[in-house]
Amino acid sequence: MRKIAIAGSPNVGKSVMFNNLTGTYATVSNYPGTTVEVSRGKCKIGNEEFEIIDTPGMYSLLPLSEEERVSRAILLEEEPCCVLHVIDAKNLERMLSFTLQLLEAGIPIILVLNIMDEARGLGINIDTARLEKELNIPVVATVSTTGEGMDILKGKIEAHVKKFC
Ligand SMILES: Nc1nc2c(ncn2[C@@H]2O[C@H](COP(=O)(O)OP(=O)(O)O)[C@@H](O)[C@H]2O)c(=O)[nH]1
Ligand SMILES: [Mg+2]
Repeated sequence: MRKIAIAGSPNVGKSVMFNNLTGTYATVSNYPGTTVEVSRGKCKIGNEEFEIIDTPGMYSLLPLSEEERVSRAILLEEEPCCVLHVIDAKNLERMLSFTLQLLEAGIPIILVLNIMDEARGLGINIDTARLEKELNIPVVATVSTTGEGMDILKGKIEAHVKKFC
């Protein structure tokens, strides 16, 4: 089964998104050789069933903690066919540097601008189509707590997998 990893810094809504995608059936286990817990579940997107991996929060690909080492290992060694880089839309600029790092490492990412409800509340408007053009990757705005944008995200995953995997 091909893999999709959810990655990003802590508290951006990765686990809520994981639950949205996988529903109730998830398994939690220690990453081999560590005490770091990683959740895995399944999600059917298009006609294919994928393994979804909820990675521990990470700030960069240069690991400072055991959690970050595990996340890095998942992204680089398990070779997911797609990585959802989830960021807090309120902090787009600050969080984009990690997006660029992932791109430079050759990791196939979709940028997920989550917590759009709070960003909108602050009057932040993000032109996702322009970001897609500038970064040359799929970009989708979501509110993982309400499920807003999840169908669009699944559509982008399907298209991305067809094109690159
Ligand atoms: N307002 C709002 N809150 C969210 C959204 N997504 C997640 N949260 C909240 O943000 C917090 C962190 O979410 P979590 O999934 O645990 O983040 P993780 O550390 O990235 O796994 C929780 O209190 C969530 O309910 C969202 O789209 N909008
Ligand atoms: Mg989490």
